[in-house]
Amino acid sequence: MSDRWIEETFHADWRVSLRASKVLHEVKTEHQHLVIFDNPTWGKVLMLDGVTQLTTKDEHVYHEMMAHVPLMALDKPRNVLVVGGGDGGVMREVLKHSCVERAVLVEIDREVIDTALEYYPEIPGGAFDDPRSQVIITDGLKYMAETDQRFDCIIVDSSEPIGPSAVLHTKEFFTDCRRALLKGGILVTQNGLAQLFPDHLAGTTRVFASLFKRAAPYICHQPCYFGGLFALNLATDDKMLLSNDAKTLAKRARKRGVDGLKYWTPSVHIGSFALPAWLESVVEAAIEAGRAGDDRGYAAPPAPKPAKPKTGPAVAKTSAKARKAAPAKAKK
Ligand code: SPD
Repeated sequence: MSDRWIEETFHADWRVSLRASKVLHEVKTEHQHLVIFDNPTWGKVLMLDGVTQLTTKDEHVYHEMMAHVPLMALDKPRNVLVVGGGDGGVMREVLKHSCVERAVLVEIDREVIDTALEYYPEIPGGAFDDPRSQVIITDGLKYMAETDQRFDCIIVDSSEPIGPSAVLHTKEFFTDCRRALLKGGILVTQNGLAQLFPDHLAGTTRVFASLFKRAAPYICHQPCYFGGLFALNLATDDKMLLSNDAKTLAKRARKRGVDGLKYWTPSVHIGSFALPAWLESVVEAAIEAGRAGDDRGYAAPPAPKPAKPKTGPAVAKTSAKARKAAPAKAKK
């Protein structure tokens, strides 16, 4: 058993370390520090810039809730955009919906895709080979500013509002997302640990409430996001999309061939919008402020320096291995 412990360095006042029984890959990509390692309890773990992004033990929670809550809320989503999410987990869930005709993934860091395919191919599954999928390697902010494509659903599977992902939590970016939505479409973003970072949730909610008729944060619990309830946030101009009953949601799942899920159910879907009192207050105040014109997004405090490994192999300066690996399919 290796003695190397890899620390999450995102939180200013507390840190969580995971044992790396084996470091599978570690590299400073063009955009971020990326490490993939085995942990006897969590399975394979991906950390980017010192923040746990997924473990094979519990990734289904986040990926199912990011994909199925917006998609099941829509009557017949055909065109879906995923911004970020290079590990392929959200794409895997999106493509379970037989009504989806096209799923575009825009990822800034090709190495996240290449290393997913090499080290944990079970997470993307066949998503990148699905004829409905398209991968575009570019900056999500730039893509959203320039695209003339329109989508029924946009899912922002970013990392935290630090480093390359910070721009994916701004009003500028969400405004461009709104422009790229078809009428009555849905925008969903990850919104961090609700109890520890209520300002993050409040900032996004203010922006959503200033841009859309409905801002609706919802919650899930993914244990590897250490710190309690994890918030996702949904915005739409069609207020009715959130009043589907369990029967309708179950019927949609059956009709689209979505089965074998481990977290999402019609009841979990509906219940995920029920917020504890303290969180409801944060959200209500943010919605009121957003409606009144306070559209301040979240400004993260200066990021701590990325973790330096205490032991173990030095971080490679370049990632020759990933570049040699078969490149991710990038269709135009
Ligand atoms: N606190 C970590 C939040 C990470 C959100 N993105 C996860 C990427 C998994 N597809």
